[in-house]
Amino acid sequence: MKVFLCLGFLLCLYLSSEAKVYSKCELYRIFQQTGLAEYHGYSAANWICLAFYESSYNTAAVNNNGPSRDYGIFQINSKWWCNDGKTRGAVNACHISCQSLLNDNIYDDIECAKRVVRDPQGISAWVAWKNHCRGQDLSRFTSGC
Ligand SMILES: [Ca+2]
Repeated sequence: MKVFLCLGFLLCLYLSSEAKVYSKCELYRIFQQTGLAEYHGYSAANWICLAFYESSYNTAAVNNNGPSRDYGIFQINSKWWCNDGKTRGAVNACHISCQSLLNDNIYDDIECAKRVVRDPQGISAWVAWKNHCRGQDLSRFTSGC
């Protein structure tokens, strides 16, 4: 049925890329498994809060920043971290395609987030974390998990 809804090849590719909206407790479990919880001193609640305010836990989230774009659940940027093939002067420090940050497999996203937080700015590289999570009571992001 899905094939009849596709307007063109690219849209079909997009629909078959299996994006996913995670729940906070799914993220909590995966962040524990992968060691992102407590990575660089930041609790699981900090990472879940960051993902909530960056993408609403939606792996398909893309936002245009003008010269570059932010991709996926952590809104990783194409200027520094991933390659989208259309960002001038891109560095691609995570050695990853930006498209691979939009599917339902977030293990590669997590590896890239670990790379981002190892930079001098740390977790403050994420503006949403600075604006909404830093210094806040984050218990609601892990409660019930
Ligand atoms: Ca991915």
